[in-house]
Amino acid sequence: MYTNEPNDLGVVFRKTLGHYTVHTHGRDIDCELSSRIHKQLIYPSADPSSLRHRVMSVREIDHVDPVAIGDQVRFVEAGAGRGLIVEILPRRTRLSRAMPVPGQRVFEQVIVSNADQVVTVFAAAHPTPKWGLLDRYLVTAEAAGLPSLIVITKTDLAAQNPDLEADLETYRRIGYTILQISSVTGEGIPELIQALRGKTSVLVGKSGVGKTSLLNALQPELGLRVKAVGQGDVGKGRHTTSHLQMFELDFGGHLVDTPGMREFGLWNIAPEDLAYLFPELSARVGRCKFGLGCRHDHEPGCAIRQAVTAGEVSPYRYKSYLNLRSEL
Ligand SMILES: Nc1nc2c(ncn2[C@@H]2O[C@H](COP(=O)(O)OP(=O)(O)OP(=O)(O)O)[C@@H](O)[C@H]2O)c(=O)[nH]1
Ligand SMILES: [Mg+2]
Ligand SMILES: [Zn+2]
Repeated sequence: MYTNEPNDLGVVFRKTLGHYTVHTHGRDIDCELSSRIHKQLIYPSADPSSLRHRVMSVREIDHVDPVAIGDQVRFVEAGAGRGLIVEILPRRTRLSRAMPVPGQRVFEQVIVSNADQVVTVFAAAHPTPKWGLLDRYLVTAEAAGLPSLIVITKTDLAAQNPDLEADLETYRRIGYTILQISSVTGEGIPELIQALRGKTSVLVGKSGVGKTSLLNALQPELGLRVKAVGQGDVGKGRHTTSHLQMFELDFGGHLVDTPGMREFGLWNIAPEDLAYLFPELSARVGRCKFGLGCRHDHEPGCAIRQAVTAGEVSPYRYKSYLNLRSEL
């Protein structure tokens, strides 16, 4: 019945159960999903080999949504700001995590599609950074083929974390870009604007690190809700941001705010590929005594362990590698 209508293109900015906010030409359209897409449950992807046509059981369907934030969709307008999504265009990139469902299996959750870069957010203090989580984000971004930017927030509290500079130096040496920002004093905001301009970026980081505060600092008129000072322990209480949402930046580009994610399981990474996703390890893969068969654990003549001993690779990053590998 809609086929005679010209279809419009838009981008999914936000979603709540069964409803998708599709942004098009500066307007938001409240869309539902055509039953055809629901039935087919095809995951469009830039990689044609990963197209899945398999019919899932009803129980499984509860845990997957064929539409992700960032998807380019074709929709038909039904008037009064409402519409129906009829097609999801192939994804250029996708940032995914593993979502285990007890008693079932592990599902892929596409956090954001078509992003250009991942912005990993950690606070200088409150909460104290846990770098193992950063390594998890960096590996996920590398696996998705996306560059990462490390943003340290709350630099006005940096005096409370005497280890910060030495810790960051590890990542600087690997080649990651680090920006230090305070949403309170405005330090680092011009550099952040420079790094975000014209790109679609995704903020990832645990609850309370100040992701939404960054958005407010960049674009005060958004007036987004952030955790009130003194509202329980930062990072322990309820998440302040409850939904993934994409925002258009006045200076050009898009930024996706995410709720702090407690679990961030690696999705679809083969154990033997993990070392390639650590830039400082990848060049050493294949130089071990056991060649490509080396797991870089207790094997004799391991080039990667030798590099750790020689001080060329950070022992923390190596430990992260072993931790993540044990999960795969
Ligand atoms: N001192 C200081 N406090 C900050 C800064 N940025 C954010 N905060 C405070 O940190 C708390 C958490 O900030 P949010 O922006 O809500 O954190 P979030 O990462 O969006 O958290 P979730 O939405 O729960 O994932 C709030 O009380 C902010 O006022 C900063 O640069 N300096
Ligand atoms: Mg938030
Ligand atoms: Zn090895």
